[in-house]
Amino acid sequence: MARKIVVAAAQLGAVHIDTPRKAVIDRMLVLMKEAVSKGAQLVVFPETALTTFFPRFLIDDKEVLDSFFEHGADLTQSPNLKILLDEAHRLDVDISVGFAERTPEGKGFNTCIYYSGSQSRILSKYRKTHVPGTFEPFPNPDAINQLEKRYFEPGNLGFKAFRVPGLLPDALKKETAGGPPSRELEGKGDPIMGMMICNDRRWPESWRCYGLQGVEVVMVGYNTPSFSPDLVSSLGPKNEVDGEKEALYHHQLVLKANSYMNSCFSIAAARAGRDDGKYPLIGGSCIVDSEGHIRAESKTTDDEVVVAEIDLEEARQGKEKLFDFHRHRRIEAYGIIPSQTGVVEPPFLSQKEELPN
Ligand code: CDV
Repeated sequence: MARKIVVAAAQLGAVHIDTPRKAVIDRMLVLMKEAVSKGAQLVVFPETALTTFFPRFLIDDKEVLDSFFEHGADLTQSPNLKILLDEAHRLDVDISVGFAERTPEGKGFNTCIYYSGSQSRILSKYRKTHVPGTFEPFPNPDAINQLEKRYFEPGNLGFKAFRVPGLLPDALKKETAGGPPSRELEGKGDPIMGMMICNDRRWPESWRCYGLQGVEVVMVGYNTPSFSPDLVSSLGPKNEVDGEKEALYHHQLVLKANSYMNSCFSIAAARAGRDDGKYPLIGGSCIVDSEGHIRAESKTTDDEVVVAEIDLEEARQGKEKLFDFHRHRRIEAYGIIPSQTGVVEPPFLSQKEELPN
């Protein structure tokens, strides 16, 4: 039986460091309305959507730095978020939105939430796990910094998949299923979703954690530089035009490969364009299917809505055949993954081993 939903990635074009918060939120409201007018039931916004990607700047003044964060234990009451959440409720649409979070204890996280418009509540919160970049700025004054390690702690919520009510009318519920989820009933309940933020998408561990919970849709907001040799690789392109192509290539590579290997759809929303005149960011917002094909993608680096209807039933093919985890995973061979962080190379060979006998 088809399990179709209409989803959207809301790409934001350039946002400068002095762009007023209200101006960005107004743009997001326009994108949300456009997505809904095209039938979207879910709209995914980028990482730190409400501000410029401020970790590129060294900001020492605590008050200035704090102005880039949303505060409070109840994020639905954050004045900036509240405007978006209220509108999502009014339009009866779900949204996922990224922002910098300052907890009541003063900790900083790179966070996103999933808000159900119909239920008028936050269903899930995720904090970026793989925090890239550096604590100190690069010595090279022309380098593009990414001071995320200065401003954010690694997320402490893990990769927790969640079910989303209200999107599929015929979803099996606890009361109608007659028992807990079982193999026979996999893929019959409300959609299973997961969120990750930007750099997380490059780590297969992020995806597998969701894959093992039967995820059907992964949402990713991102700010990815077009050209940033100090941060990414000085082996690659030597200019911005080639850099953008390479960055888009890697972006698509990880979305396609991981969507395929975990038999799930993914929705990726960029902040794109040239922030503050000197920070080019890739576009490439897209919706990828569970066979690793792009279903819809942005054509610009401006504000743009990308919409696609996806049938979650299609993801059953991978989940039940080539990537049927129940039958084919070999956990006895994977022990190194949860027990070791960095690389440990095998011992050096001795010269004797290379001599012919
Ligand atoms: N915002 C990010 O996490 N950006 C990273 C950069 C460091 C490459 C990314 O993975 O796109």
